[in-house]
Amino acid sequence: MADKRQRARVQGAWAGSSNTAGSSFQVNRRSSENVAGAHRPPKEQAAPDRRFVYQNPTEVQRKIPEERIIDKEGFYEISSSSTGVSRLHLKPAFVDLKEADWMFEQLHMEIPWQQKSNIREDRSYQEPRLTAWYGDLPYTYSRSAMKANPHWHPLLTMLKDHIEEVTGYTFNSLLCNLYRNGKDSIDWHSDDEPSLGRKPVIASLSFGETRNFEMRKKPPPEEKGDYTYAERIRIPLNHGCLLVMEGETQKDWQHRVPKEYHDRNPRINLTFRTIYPETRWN
Ligand SMILES: O=C(O)CCC(=O)C(=O)O
Repeated sequence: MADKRQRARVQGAWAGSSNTAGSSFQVNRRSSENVAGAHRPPKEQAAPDRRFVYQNPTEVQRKIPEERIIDKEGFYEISSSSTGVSRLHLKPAFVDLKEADWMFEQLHMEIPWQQKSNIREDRSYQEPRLTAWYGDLPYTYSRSAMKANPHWHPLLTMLKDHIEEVTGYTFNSLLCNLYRNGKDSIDWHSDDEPSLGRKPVIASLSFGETRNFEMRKKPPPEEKGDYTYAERIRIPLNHGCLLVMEGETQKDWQHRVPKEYHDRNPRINLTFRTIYPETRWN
């Protein structure tokens, strides 16, 4: 009981004014010297009167931009930089759906599809889709070349002529892609090889299964290659639709067709381009 009273007196002293606190400090110090025989700082002191004031963070909170979905016919200026505008032209049902059905079947059966071996970080890997190349010049991407092949399939020539008529652009080459199922894909890249010239125009015609064509804007140098806050676009490319990428799109944006984790039927994609002899730009 006496012990309890003693403790209450000490606690009361700590809770009191600064004078009382001072005297408690004296008591405390003496006792600690007695026990340890050395000078030690006091264990506790009267807490200064602290107020916590909310301050707005000085760093601006950055938001990850919402993905933009483009699925309607039209021209879209997706960005503008000091060198010019990046522009898309989407034409769903560019090929009538019934026509697109037999075209898909014919292309699936008659194009000499092959699996390409690419090189990344000095390692060879099989591209997860099948491809075929048409054009008078070879085409190199991912450090592996596709041989020149001037023997165009008549259906491909007909489609090229029709696209040239509608878009006003001309093309001399074609990369055909076959995505056999949802596991086939193409990773982030730009079609910016020197052989494609300074502002490549790519006309991309799709048949078969709808797959997402995703785009992300290249970050400014201060982001050091981090795409966290990059603007993003998704374009579901469906049977018979045409997408034209123009202007600075290949300089300022990347694109990909990601894997899908559900069953997907085959999809064929034809990307018409213009290839120049390499020396013209080097
Ligand atoms: O399949 C597609 O829609 C895009 C193909 C592509 O990006 C490419 O072959 O460079």
